[in-house]
Formats: sequence, C-alpha cells, structure tokens
Amino acid sequence: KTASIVGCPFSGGQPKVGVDQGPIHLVEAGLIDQLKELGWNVKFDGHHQFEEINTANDPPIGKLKNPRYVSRVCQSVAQAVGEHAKNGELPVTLGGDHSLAMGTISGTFEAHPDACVIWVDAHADINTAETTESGNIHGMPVSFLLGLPGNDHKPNEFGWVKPVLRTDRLVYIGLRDIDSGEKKILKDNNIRAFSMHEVDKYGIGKVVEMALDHVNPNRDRPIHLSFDVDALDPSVAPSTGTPVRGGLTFREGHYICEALWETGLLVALDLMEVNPSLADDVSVQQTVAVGCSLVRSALGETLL
Ligand code: DIR
Ligand code: MN
Ligand code: MN
Ligand code: MN
Repeated sequence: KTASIVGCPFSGGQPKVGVDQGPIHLVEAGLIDQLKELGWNVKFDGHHQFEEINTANDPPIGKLKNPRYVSRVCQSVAQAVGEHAKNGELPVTLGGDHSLAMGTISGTFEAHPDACVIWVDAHADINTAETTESGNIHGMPVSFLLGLPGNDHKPNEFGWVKPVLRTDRLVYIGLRDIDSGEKKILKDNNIRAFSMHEVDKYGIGKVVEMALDHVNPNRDRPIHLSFDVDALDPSVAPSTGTPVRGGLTFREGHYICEALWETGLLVALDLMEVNPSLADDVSVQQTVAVGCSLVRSALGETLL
C-alpha cells in the first residue's frame, strides 16, 4: 500500500496569509515518518509546485477573487491527484485552503467515477458564483463539482471542472455556519447534511453510519474524505482561518477518520485549512499535531 502526499502550499481561495504554510508544517511535524511507521510506503517528492500569478494580473471575475490563480492551481492538483489515484496509490492532499478540493475531487473521479464524497467542515463550501457573499473561492468548490445552475456564469477559466459529483453521492458532517444562499441550495437539491445538531442528537457513531448509508448504501463505492480542520472545535484546532465555536471534539473528528478507514473503501483524503500563522505557538503546534493524527487515523492507526 502506497500513500502519495500532495502538499499544496496555496492560499488563493481565501484572504488570510499563512494557510499556504499548513502543508509545510504538517510534513515538518513528521507526518511522513508517522505514516511509514503505520506500514505505508509513502511517496513525497517535495510540495506541489505551481506558477504563482500576481494578483494585479488576476482581477476578480464577477465576485470571484483570484479566479485564474485558483483555477490553474486546482487544475494542476487534479492532474497530480488523478495520476496517483490511477496508479492505485492513496493521495493525501495537505492544504492549503479548501478551494483545492475542486482539484482533488476532480482527480479522484478520474480514477474512480463511482466514488462518493464525505465533506467534514463547519461550512458547506457550496456557494455559487451568484450566491457567494465573500467572493472567496474556498467557499465554493462543492457547487462547481456538482455543476449547480448558479454557476452558469462562472468564469470560463473553470471550464475544466466537470460536474463529476452527484448530489446523492455527497454528504456533510459538522456543519454549523452556512450562508442563507447555501441553506437554500442544500434544501433545493436535497443534499444530506449532518450538522452539529445531528452530531449532538445521535452521537458521532450513528451519524457516520447514517452518512455512509446515504452515499454508500451497499458499502461498495470508493470514498473521498475531504476534511476541513475547522470542522473541529476551535479549542481543538485553533489555527485555522474561519473558526466557528461548537465544533467536533477531538475524538469525534478522529472517529470519523477511523470509521472511514474501517470501511476499506477510502481512496483519497484531503486535510485542509491548517493555518500556522494564526494563533500562538502552542495553538499552532496543537493544530498541526491534530492534523497529523487525523491523517494517521484515516490511514489505519487504531487505539488498540
Ligand atoms: C463563507 C465562509 N461561507 C464563504 N466559508 C468558509 O466565504 O463563502 N469556508 N470559511 O471554509
Ligand atoms: Mn507527486
Ligand atoms: Mn472548507
Ligand atoms: Mn470550513
């Protein structure tokens, strides 16, 4: 078994500097050796390289900020992840901001057209070019992957993003900060979401089971797990760009990863939005350590 680390030092999908340093910190914290210790053959040939585009040459298109830069980087990430996946390797993409999932999920579906996506996040990241209030593309990747109608006017730059994802192959866990436009999209499209309310009500074990029953009823579809570290409570993962209180506990976050590993169906993992320039040193170290341990859990680390 081989895991391919795709480190993406990229922050163009949102305005806060530092999230580009997330993958560098995760690797420096020893993630690669930790995965080797779990028995993985780990491929990592340095962080993903991409051409930077000066923001002066990348003015907004409609409301979207840094559209050309985000699009190009995500397209190259799609290619890298797609190649690893087609080689039978498990791509582990380290963000960087969550716009990157436009690339990672596109890559996964190249190799596994019947895959499903479990999106763990405080946010739904499903704004369209029309509904976005911030213009930050990290709040939009899901709508592009679904090919939602509000994106008819999305910039041509994103023409390479194919609507690979179906609304019934997507499920959310951990939501608690959804824009009003996003609420309408979730409702109109009947997208299954387990917010923190459902986590409280049913417990994380039942929530993961129900989430899998929805996207993967026969437990035969490959699973792409896209984990935004801000799904965790800020007391657990403080160093992230848009923390929202009332999030997943340390154990709830790890349980999701452990349970998805146990299915034997995990084919790709994203760990996004670790921003080591936010909060004090102790908080940064804590967030990076949690990031590493989520990845280990998703790749088979067990408590016993
Ligand atoms: C908000 C925040 N929904 C937006 N999204 C965030 O900008 O579209 N996603 N923070 O992680
Ligand atoms: Mn590579
Ligand atoms: Mn996100
Ligand atoms: Mn988020």
